[in-house]
Amino acid sequence: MANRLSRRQILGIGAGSVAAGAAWTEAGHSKSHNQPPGGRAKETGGRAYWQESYSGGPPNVAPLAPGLPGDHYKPVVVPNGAALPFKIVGGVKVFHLVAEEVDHAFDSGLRANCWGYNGRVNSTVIEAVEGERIRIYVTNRLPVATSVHWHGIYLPNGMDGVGGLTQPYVKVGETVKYEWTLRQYGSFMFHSHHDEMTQMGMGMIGMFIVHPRNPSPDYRVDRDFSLMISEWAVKAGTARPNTVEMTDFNVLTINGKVFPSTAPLVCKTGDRVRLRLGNLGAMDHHPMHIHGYHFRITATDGQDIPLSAQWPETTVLVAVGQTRNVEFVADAPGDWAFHCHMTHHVMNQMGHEFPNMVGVNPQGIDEKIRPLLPAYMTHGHTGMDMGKMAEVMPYPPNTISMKGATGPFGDYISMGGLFTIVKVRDDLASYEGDPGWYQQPSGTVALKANDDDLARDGIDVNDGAASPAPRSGGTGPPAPNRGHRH
Ligand SMILES: [Cu+2]
Repeated sequence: MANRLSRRQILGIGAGSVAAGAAWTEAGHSKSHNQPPGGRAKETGGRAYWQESYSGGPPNVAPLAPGLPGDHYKPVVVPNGAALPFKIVGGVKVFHLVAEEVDHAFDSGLRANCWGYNGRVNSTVIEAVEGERIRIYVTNRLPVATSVHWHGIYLPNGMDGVGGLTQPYVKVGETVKYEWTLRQYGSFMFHSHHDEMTQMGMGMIGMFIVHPRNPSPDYRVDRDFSLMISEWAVKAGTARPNTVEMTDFNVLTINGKVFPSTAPLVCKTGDRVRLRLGNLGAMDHHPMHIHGYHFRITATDGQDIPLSAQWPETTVLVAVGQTRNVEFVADAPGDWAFHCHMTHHVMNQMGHEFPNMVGVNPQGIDEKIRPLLPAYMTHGHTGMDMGKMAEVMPYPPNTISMKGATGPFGDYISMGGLFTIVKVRDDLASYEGDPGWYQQPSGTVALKANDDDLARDGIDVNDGAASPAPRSGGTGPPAPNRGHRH
């Protein structure tokens, strides 16, 4: 709760939005990042701490002047997407969100008729500043009613966007106005809250980033990425996501894209990097894993974690309905994988009715079946080398390869879906675009061992094949200690 005003502070701010910036600071807010202002019950712990309101306090706080990019915040980077434009009218920041059908490309090979906001699916971001007043018009160009919920954000009940509960539906063709003053900062989300299963499953979700009014040095990062995770069921050859699917999701996306169409996260060596991860998929939590680094989990659902309590991890679980901020210093140049660690989530469209053919020699089977089906080829017997298979077998229309793309060594990067690459470079003229593949310094790539190395180190590549591992209970040497302690 460090990042919002206490009731006492709100009373202290008083009226007069012009001078409110100074009042905000006087109220101790500028010191609040990662440490509550002095005198808070929270610091003493115990009963008073638990009795403090978690509602953000009274909603009628005097707004501050609108925050501007460059002056008040460094904009987030939205790979494959963009922040929603705004204008300032009478001291209020005004946005216009349009719910509409979108012809969306998950990848060059796979398009679907989705629903989204302002021509994008999962990748329109609302970006604002703590203390400012915002007005968001929502125009409904869908063939059905909708509403928008502002997930994790303190606001008056009637602005909460639950269709039928806190407001009437936004009917077809209507424009509805949401307006309130932001009393917190952090990584939040927005999504349809009418017929959620259908509308969120069709793509009506986005990140809602609120920057602190007076960021501490701790808050500032060089690269601040906004990444929305979701999952889809798109049967091969179809053009509509199946929103009633409960288990069999076959398109897993970051900001609406699958690898290799996920734009890389480009960083300069030494940059401090924040990844804001949100998950508004239907059913699955995603353990997001980074290579080459540890990161710290610095915020959960918009609430900062004090430095002393931040977990170091290489994998952060982002459950459905949650946001997680992680931060790291990109001090190791390279092309580093960042992906969901559920192996089915780094595969694209699959049929899940395959028998397990791994290790089977298909020669006899193929010869018998080919007279009936000339193009038949048993697959799966060497795993799922789908890159090569794509060259041999035709895919149904409007499908993508189960896996990624050819990498810098000519081999296939055998992952798709919830996968992207953190590209860290010493020399970077611009953050725009893809800097290409990393050129590893010579001698730093795992390559085929040469004979001199093998001879020097006494590695006999034929050794081992003839000496099976000892088995417990046999007459051979005792089984190795497996680490049990008694
Ligand atoms: Cu996952």
